[in-house]
Amino acid sequence: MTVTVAPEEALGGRAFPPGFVFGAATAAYQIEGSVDADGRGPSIWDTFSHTPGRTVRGDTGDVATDHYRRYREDVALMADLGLSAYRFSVAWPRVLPTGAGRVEQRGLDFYRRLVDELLAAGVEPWLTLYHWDLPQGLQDRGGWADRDTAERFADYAAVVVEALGDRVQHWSTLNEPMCSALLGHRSGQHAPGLQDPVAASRAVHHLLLGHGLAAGRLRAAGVGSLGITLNFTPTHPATDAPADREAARLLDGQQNRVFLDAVVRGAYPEDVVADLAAAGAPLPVRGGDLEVIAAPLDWLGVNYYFEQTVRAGTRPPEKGETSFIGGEGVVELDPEGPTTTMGWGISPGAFTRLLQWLGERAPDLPLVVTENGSAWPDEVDGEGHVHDPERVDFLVRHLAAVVDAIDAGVDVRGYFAWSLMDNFEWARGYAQRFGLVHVDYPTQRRTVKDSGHAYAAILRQHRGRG
Ligand code: IFM
Repeated sequence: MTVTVAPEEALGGRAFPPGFVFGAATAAYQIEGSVDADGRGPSIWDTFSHTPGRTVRGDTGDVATDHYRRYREDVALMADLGLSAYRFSVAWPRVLPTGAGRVEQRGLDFYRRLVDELLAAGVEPWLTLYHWDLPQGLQDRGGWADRDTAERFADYAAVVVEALGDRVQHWSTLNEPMCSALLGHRSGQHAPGLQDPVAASRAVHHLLLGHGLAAGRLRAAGVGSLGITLNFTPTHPATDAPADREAARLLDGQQNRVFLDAVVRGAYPEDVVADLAAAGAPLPVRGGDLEVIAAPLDWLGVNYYFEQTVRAGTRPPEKGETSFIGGEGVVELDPEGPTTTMGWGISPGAFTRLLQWLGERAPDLPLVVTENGSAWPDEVDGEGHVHDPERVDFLVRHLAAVVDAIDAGVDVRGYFAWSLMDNFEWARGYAQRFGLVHVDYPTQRRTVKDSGHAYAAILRQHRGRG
């Protein structure tokens, strides 16, 4: 059962540190729509979502929340909520329609207008270069399984920073490379929809190499606030039996440690290297790559949603294809207790522990929570309100979890709620609503949910203290 807590009660007298950044996040393909506007080229998500059977109800990002045309209204909403920052992504195929070569000025102009609108509204832009929408032209040449895509990503980064580097201070290279690599190439739940362990392993390394190469270009352009956003899923064995512990180790390696260790330590975890090699899908590392990947960062973006428990065994058909290389004998258990409409459990305590673990594993690297949120079956009532007590509860308890980590000495500098508004939840389509702001898709009317009001109240309280 969900216990609804008043925000001021849950956080009580406990405060976030001065200067703590409070924002909300989105991603280009999930909100922009206007997929043919101003010379944008197709991305792998256009192709994937238009392929029958790939997304729930055949939903696509063709219109999404029409943010490309309504961005001014959306920035005004952010200002009304009192957000100090907004995390968004640039669509690579708007800037380079085929992924490389010709630059589309009109695409860059859109982001310039968006950033100017944000700055005028007092909302700090946090830009992510890649949130999964690889230009289809590059996929046709092998996509992330091909080493050349890493170089093309660095070139794209250089184009964007040249255009926006005078206005945007905070830059992130990749969002959740784990999902791009493993959901995209191993389970096939995401674009490009492959089920190929070798391609998945190559994508892991080439995404990270692309990150490192792009980081070099961003630094050369003078970027002083640079990070990468990784998603973490704390993973536990169902029992102490060696086979279950081994199952948890394997998933934890590919889900959490392989990306983190490469970026912060310049080394892949030995057990993961061995797992991938044993599965016939070795990481295609060349001399010097790990030094590039471990380029110094100013912060680590942390996306957290849920924790998971696993056991060894035969995967029941309803679990679908594994997302992990060599993960055929690992079964993710259904969560105990209440779940969101995504079927995800709710564990704020695991969030605090994750932040503490990251603080130990990546000491000296400030953390920024770049995504955290929950999906619920929201509806606008007869009086035009959206009551979402479960999301208010989730938000407040997860903010309290961040305060707990800070109190325990972890250097957390910001929190971005996922998401500013309801949007295209990838293969799950529009049925999943993560927003602080409700979107009525037929009319595109935006309605701030109770959770949006609660977040605004917390932000006001924080500013009042600041
Ligand atoms: O919607 C996604 C987002 O694009 C990446 N992180 C997880 C969110 C919820 O599934």
